[in-house]
Amino acid sequence: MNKRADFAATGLEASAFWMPYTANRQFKKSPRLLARAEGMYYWTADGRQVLDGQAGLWCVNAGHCRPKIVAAVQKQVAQMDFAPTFNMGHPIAFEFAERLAEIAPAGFSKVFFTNSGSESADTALKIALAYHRARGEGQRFRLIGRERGYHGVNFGGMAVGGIPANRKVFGPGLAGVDHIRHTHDLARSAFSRGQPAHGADFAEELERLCAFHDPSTIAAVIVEPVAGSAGVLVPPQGYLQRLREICTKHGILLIFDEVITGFGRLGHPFASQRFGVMPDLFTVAKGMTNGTVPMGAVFARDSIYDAFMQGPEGIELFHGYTYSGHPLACAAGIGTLDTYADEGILTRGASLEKHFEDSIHSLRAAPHVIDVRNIGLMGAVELQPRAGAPGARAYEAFLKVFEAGVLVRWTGDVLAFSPPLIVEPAQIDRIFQTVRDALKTVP
Ligand code: PXG
Ligand code: PLP
Repeated sequence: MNKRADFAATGLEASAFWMPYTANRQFKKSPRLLARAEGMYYWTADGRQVLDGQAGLWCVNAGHCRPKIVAAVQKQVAQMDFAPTFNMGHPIAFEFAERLAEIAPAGFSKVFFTNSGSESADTALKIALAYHRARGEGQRFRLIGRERGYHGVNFGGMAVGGIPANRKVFGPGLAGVDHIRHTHDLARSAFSRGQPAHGADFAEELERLCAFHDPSTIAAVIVEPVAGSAGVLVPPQGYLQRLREICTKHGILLIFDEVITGFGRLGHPFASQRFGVMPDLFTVAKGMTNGTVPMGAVFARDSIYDAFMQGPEGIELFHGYTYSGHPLACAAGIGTLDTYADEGILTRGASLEKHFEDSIHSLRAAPHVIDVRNIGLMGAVELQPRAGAPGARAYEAFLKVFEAGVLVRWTGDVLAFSPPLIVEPAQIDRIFQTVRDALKTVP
């Protein structure tokens, strides 16, 4: 019997799969295997139904295995599996870019295709540097990120990101990078509903860095409108507006990383629309194809694209991926946008937000809970860390919640929630009721 057929009998401890962002030894001793998905649910390899409280990994916004997306991918794979986009083109890539520009905020009519959020982050940073250079401001080389920011795993995104574990293991990554502080402020803002009232002042840190470095050396500032990976940190009221003002004043590009917030998570197609603050570039991935085929993109303001088109004829942006505009991903993306449009998914979160908010805040009185935060259909519950064992309590809660048939995201001492945007109110309540029950049994 080959190894593959045999793994049910032998377990996964000798498996060849080096799993990402996972405690491999721990997982392979007691694996949790998902084998099938439909709508709001997964089914485990042993046939248990699991309610998906995290949209796969913040990406399956329309729910699983939606017919239009499945059909579009099946058709495309049989018609043309792959075609290059370097010096060649295929209609479906142009069509998908057009469709994306239609739902983007006004003025963002250009789309650069990547294959992930990580590639989108690095692409946006490179566009920012090249843009300034194209305009004769090549001295702008600095990139500013934010503590607790997550912009993926590649060197650029990691460097502007503010995840201590990444910086500890892989070093600073890029020269010329600095960070403003994060906006997490339990003392002033614990249990805020939606945007915290306090904390716009955190944006003044950017003025401090401008004064310190000389603003004419700064190319771009990159932030997630709502920090996702770091445990759903909602921007304080007025904070993003203030970042925008400071960037505009100093000629610095503002990049929003909308890999999680894009495609309806906040009840609007994009977070910029929800907050009424427009960046200069923004990145997406995940919900762009409903998670079906990997893909990401950078949206650019017309003025940025135009700046590249002023120079001599030739390759204007020396950048691209083999799989930029991959036909299968474009097909999945078009099927996704059709599904989003048919069902109003890009704005559905707005009508469910109040229910979601009330439901998650009912955990305020549950054991160990030190904060509850929410916006749109994303939320988090932060637990008091167990003395000497950071993260253990939330991990145990995550396991119990999974055993009870609900999948939620565990990260540090935080449980995070981002159900598919087709979720029904009763399913929202079930997610938080299951968490409440689990917390009662976790020491
Ligand atoms: N930017 C942001 C804001 C993200 O949330 C990336 C970039 C990187 O995307 P890719 O597609 O390269 O993974 C992300 C990804 C979590 C979690 O547990 C979050 C992400 C990925 C995996 C887990 O919160 N975000
Ligand atoms: N490494 C080598 C040797 C390559 O030839 C290429 C692309 O041609 C890459 C890396 C980059 O791969 P991708 O375009 O899939 O990011």
